Amino acid sequence: MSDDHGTIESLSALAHDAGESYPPSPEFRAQANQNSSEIYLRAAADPEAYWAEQAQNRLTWKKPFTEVLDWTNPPFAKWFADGELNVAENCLDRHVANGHGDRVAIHFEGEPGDTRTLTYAELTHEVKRAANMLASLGVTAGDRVAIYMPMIPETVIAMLAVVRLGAAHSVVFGGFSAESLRARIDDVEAELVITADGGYRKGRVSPLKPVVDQALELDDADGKPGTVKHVLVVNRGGNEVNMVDGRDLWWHEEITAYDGEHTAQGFPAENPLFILYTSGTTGKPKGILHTTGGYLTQVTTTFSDVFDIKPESDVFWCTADVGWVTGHSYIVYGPLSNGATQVMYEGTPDTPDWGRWWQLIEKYKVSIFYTAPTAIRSCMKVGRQVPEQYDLSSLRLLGSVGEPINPEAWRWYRDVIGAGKTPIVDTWWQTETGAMMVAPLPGLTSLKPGSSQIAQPGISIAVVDDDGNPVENGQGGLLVVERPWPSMVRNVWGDPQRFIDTYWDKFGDKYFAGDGARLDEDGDIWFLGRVDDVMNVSGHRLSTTEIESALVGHHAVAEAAVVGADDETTGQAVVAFVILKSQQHLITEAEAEQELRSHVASHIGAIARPRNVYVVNELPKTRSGKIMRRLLKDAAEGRKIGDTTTLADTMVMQLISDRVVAER
Ligand code: 6R9
Repeated sequence: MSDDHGTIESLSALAHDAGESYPPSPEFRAQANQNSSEIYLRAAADPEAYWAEQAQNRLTWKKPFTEVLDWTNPPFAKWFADGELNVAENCLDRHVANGHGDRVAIHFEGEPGDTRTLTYAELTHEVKRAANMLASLGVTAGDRVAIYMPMIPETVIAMLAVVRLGAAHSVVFGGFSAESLRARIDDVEAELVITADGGYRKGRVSPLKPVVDQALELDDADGKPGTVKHVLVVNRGGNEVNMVDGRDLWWHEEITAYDGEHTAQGFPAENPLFILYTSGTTGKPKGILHTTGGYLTQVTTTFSDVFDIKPESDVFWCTADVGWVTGHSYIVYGPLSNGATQVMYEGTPDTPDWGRWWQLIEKYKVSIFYTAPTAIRSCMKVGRQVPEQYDLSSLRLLGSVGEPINPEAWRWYRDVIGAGKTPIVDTWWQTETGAMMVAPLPGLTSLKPGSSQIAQPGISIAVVDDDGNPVENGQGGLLVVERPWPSMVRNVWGDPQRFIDTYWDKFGDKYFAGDGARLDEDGDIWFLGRVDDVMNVSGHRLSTTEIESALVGHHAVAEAAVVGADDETTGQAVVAFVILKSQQHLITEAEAEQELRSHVASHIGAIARPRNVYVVNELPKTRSGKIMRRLLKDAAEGRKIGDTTTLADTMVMQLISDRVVAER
């Protein structure tokens, strides 16, 4: 980093009210799973001992481990390597054995309103049957199985049946195209694909099996023959599908041949658990490899401590799709390993109307709710009168993940959804980190809107300059993880060199996360967005996130995305794209644009004043809800728009670039 720390510092200080902080209430603190800050000190004094203790106390091992961390061949870490466990047994059988078989594991709600309840005993039974079915289809330890499914219980059953056999799954989000699916199937060399005919989305059936067919019909890449021998199809959407003789099988027909007797075998802790491809970046997606023992340890620990889960009384709901890492860690493995009860919802928040989520919270008495800032901002845009029609009094804790949450959205979330009193845990982590890394502990941390604040116990985080030297409080830099952690990415599937180049080349033995962050005067961590989203305007480093936050802080703005566009005089210039709240039709777009330029200038400083503000109707987002600033940058710089295939709605960019051209 150059000499521009002062700019980040002063901008950040202005972008939020440094004094605003929400300590845990005495009642919350008294009942919290973690309510003594001594845990941080103990974990910092000996992180390996801390994680070994979590692994021992929270998991059931078939063969106890004697080794904790093996870092003799960095960056390839091994955790608990001589131990053996079965992940499915940890998520299922042991809860039944402990007398919790009758506890609800999943309250499933389909988009059309159909429901299904699965207790731990029932889920265990279904997973055992499915494991027997998969075994007879030839799945054995070390194999990879591709899963391309809607959000239904069979998706969880399929994942757990695969890992019960010691095989690894590669879940591909149901919104991905045939080409993306095929590339992922080929990369993991899957012999079995588990899918459904279709699933419900926005009031209609969205086909899946036909996409699998298309994927398998595509030409073999590089003359390598396709690997798929069977496609197992769950009956969900009722849409017409073509079954290929000898290859395709209906799940509901096959499963009848199998009973629920299946003994879980132990597998080494470094056995692959899953491969998940990272989304939204340029180039070939990376297959992020996770293994079992360390991953399950950190996911189980963070789920319990950050969400303060009481498995006997809480009802948890994470709105992510199982196709993303958030779904893997905090729908499947974290909740089930802890024996928690959760809601699983198939559809979108606006079907049949924007009340759906709040109606489900009321219906199932959800107590802990985990969603993304982009969803919160969409709900803000629709207005508080919608959630206000529902009884949300069961909620006692809220979580956020996926991108920095701007203070405006944080306050709205707490006030409107959390009745002005629930703690909000803003959890920073990545597909690569496997589990939460930076997040408040709700019984201990005085919360600051917009900040993820503090590393989890046993996790060493630093903010460093370009040379890897830690920055002082009050300064910005790059986020690194200083020591190996249990749920860390083990490799990029089939490409160890890429693993090294992407994450370890920059700082040697420190993991480079690709995120910018700033430490405030208390040493709390504020994420500033991806480092590739950091702009340099007249030699000053500006964060897209901070300017977006300022824009969203304006009463007329619902959503904003900011990019740095090439500029002849200043190097880069700030270009903003904003969606106005629905009631704003009274002012003209030109008025709004003028007003917002001044608003940013007065809130952050003249240096941050956007060169252009474009009022648009939609922003380009990936299917996981991340704004694709790369495409906005193309539009802002008058270039041909780049690859839009990972966009949820590919028309959006056409409208935006027309809008920009019209003003040139
Ligand atoms: C879990 C997940 C990872 C990237 C990460 C960062 C951003 C996620 C965040 C956050 C600020 C948070 N990110 N959570 N930024 N505050 N609480 O989202 O994984 O899809 O791999 O994305 O998302 O930029 O580097 P993934």
